[in-house]
Amino acid sequence: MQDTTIQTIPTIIAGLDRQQADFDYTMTELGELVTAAGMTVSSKVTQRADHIDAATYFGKGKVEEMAAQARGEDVPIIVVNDDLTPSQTRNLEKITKLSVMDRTELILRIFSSRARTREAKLQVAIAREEYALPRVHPSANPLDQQGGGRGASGGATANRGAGETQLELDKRVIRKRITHMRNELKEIMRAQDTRRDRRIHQALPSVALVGYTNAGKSTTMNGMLQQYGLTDKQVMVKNQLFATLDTSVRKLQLPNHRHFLLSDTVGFVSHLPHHLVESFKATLAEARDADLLIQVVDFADPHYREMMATTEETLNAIGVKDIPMLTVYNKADLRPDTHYPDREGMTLTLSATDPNSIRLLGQTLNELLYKDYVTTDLLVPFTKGDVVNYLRDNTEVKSEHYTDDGTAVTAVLGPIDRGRFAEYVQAAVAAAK
Ligand SMILES: Nc1nc2c(ncn2[C@@H]2O[C@H](COP(=O)(O)OP(=O)(O)OP(=O)(O)O)[C@@H](O)[C@H]2O)c(=O)[nH]1
Ligand SMILES: [Mg+2]
Repeated sequence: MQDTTIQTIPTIIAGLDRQQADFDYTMTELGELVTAAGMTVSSKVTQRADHIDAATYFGKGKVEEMAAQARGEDVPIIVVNDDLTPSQTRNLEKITKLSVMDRTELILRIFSSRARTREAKLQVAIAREEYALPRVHPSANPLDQQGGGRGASGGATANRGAGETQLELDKRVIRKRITHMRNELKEIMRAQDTRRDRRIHQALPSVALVGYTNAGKSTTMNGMLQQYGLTDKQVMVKNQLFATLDTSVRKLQLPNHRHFLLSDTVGFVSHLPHHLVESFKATLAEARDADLLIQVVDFADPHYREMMATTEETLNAIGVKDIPMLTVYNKADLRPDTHYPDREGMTLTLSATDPNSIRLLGQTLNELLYKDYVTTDLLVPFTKGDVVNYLRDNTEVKSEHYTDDGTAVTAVLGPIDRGRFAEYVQAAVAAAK
């Protein structure tokens, strides 16, 4: 199987309408996923049914109809709006004589073609191998098709079907590859964890951008970097699904010297394949450890409510809970008669490309992240120059002067720093008496 995107191959997208509330939305989304994979939608086929046919997913008549339609439109691939069992895929391919791709395989292909870093590539490759494992089939190898009593060419397994032996061998090879890749990924993650630990140690508040793919998370990150960034390291923005697959973390500085970390990460889509969610859990660790989440919503998309529900579900699946969330209704510029930027409690309506909007977001973060911050006096011994440096770099220092006992600093501190520097706070209290 090639990993590259298939260029402009026409497809038929097909779905079983079992009266799911989100059926139309997932069909629209499937069409967009097909485009994101570099293919085109030639036509759409749906079947109303109460149940799934165990052997062929769709009813037999519908399968014949689809095959005929595909022949008529010269379409080589049918993309199904659901996960198929390995045997359903095989049966459908046999009857239609076409390639059949399920939703998971489609998403895996898009992720494969987008992955850039070693980490993302490994995560996608693991998910693909996991997906492939139950689908390895003796008939996939033409040499095995004779099957039956013929021994393997070496003759060592004369009593078993050559097909079966080859199948076990293939599966063992895949499992080995998965283990190998998991180990490599663990190594990479360990290095990142160390980096993250160091950041947590610095006690900087962290904020994670989350949300449906293409909502404008990376654009928001770039807007914030432009106004508050310490570097101009922008992230990639593209009008396509899953432009971002890797997590980027940047240190930002709000007015008053207040630093925090902002992370941008992979976007979500409905029914994100289980294997992908599993393997991307590590990438999404930034969201799990965040002090605050910013859910970016494409307010200009008529399906934005479903997209928000999808985001909530995915966050639950990766184990994110009890983290306060700011909801950002983005792309307000594309909605007629929408007043922006605007804030109501934990909800903002804005446009990530508009500087005034970004300023409102910055002010909101300043308030939310620093509400427990208080002006605190500290007395730091001269031997602890690193503490004074830390306070200068990471907090708002109101005043600083030397005394006989050390440096007297008045700074605005959060609960973590107050705990960390408790002895210097007490020293200041004692000195004042
Ligand atoms: N008009 C308008 N377009 C926007 C706005 N914000 C983002 N976009 C566009 O929306 C598209 C997607 O933006 P991204 O920032 O890449 O979205 P994302 O959420 O990071 O998407 P993924 O990384 O694919 O999950 C790009 O074409 C942006 O230029 C906005 O406020 N107004
Ligand atoms: Mg992005």
